[in-house]
Amino acid sequence: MLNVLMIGVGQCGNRILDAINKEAFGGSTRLSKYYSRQKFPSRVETLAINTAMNDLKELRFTSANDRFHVPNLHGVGANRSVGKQGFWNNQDMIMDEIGKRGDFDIAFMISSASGGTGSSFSPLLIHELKNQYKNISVIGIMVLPFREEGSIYLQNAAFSMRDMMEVETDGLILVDNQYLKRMGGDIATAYDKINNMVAQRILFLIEALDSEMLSVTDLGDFKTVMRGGTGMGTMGFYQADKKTPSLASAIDNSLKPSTLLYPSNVYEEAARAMIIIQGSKKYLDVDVITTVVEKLSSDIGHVFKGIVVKKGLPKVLSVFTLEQAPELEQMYALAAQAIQEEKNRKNRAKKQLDDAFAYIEDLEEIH
Ligand SMILES: Nc1nc2c(ncn2[C@@H]2O[C@H](COP(=O)(O)OP(=O)(O)OP(=O)(O)O)[C@@H](O)[C@H]2O)c(=O)[nH]1
Ligand SMILES: [Mg+2]
Repeated sequence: MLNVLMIGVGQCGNRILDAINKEAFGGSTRLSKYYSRQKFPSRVETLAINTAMNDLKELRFTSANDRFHVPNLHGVGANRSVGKQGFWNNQDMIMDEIGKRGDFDIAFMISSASGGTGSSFSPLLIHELKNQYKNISVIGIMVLPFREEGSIYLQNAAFSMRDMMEVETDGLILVDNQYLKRMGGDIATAYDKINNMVAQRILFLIEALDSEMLSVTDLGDFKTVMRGGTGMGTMGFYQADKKTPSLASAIDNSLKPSTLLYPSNVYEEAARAMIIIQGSKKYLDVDVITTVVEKLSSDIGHVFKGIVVKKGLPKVLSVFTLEQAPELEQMYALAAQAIQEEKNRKNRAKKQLDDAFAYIEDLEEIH
């Protein structure tokens, strides 16, 4: 049995965690949590952490015990320095809250890369988890901003991603709001859809890593995949429908850009991959799987395959790390530009004040 910890930090991380709790307990109301058991073989503990009480109150499927408010703060207003200080000031309390939940094999740290709380807490929390739990693997799940959300979000994303790589995570899974906004609808609907997609994939992954498989992939294989290339990657997912229950096309589809959480051409950019296939026995033709996976292996470094027999049409999850990430480089170029513009704005504002104050430089107040 795997012991899994999922931490969602900041508003985005909290909401994705809430979507995970909803999916894990299969409920459509908050009460479902109390009436149904987790559908998963692993022991999954969840914890939502935030500096803003209001963000925590908004959660619907995460129990009160699994919500932790960092005292004396009301959000950090996208300021990562304030966020880091907030973490350090409350570090012992936060680590105690995690410590109560026992020992873990793997932790997922979920947050946006661009806000203040999640993006500053995540790298520091990962560092602490690695210190305190000797054998734990920690995977970051980072949500990249819409590129037009503003200069502060862009610069936060650039610096927080670098922090995440520097604290030696066991890998980063990227979710790109900008790329996924084609899911459509208003912003709240888009967030919900994106959050549900992430929840479904993460739970599928955990379930598969802890299942009796026809062909085995386990935590060790997953870690090897996540160590490939840049150590950053993403996931694809495809569920066959009754009209086309073909396994080969389901696998192909799980690798198509349209089903990924971050833009990539898997065949050219991936470093390592893992394909997990689930479905009724009648759909799971091992020869078909082997052919498709061999083709994929010839294009990218190494591909692990897992097959889980479970009633239903084929579902396929692809997890891969990237050797090349042109979209990421572009985001950094945008961030650099945004930081420069922010600097210019600051300088202009300062000059404006200096010019104004110059008028009274040699004068005194007269009462
Ligand atoms: N996919 C998705 N993105 C979200 C969601 N909520 C916020 N975001 C994105 O997250 C970024 C803002 O980060 P938040 O998580 O709100 O910030 P925070 O960590 O709470 O930090 P502060 O509010 O500054 O204390 C923006 O890029 C939003 O587009 C959500 O529910 N789903
Ligand atoms: Mg917030």
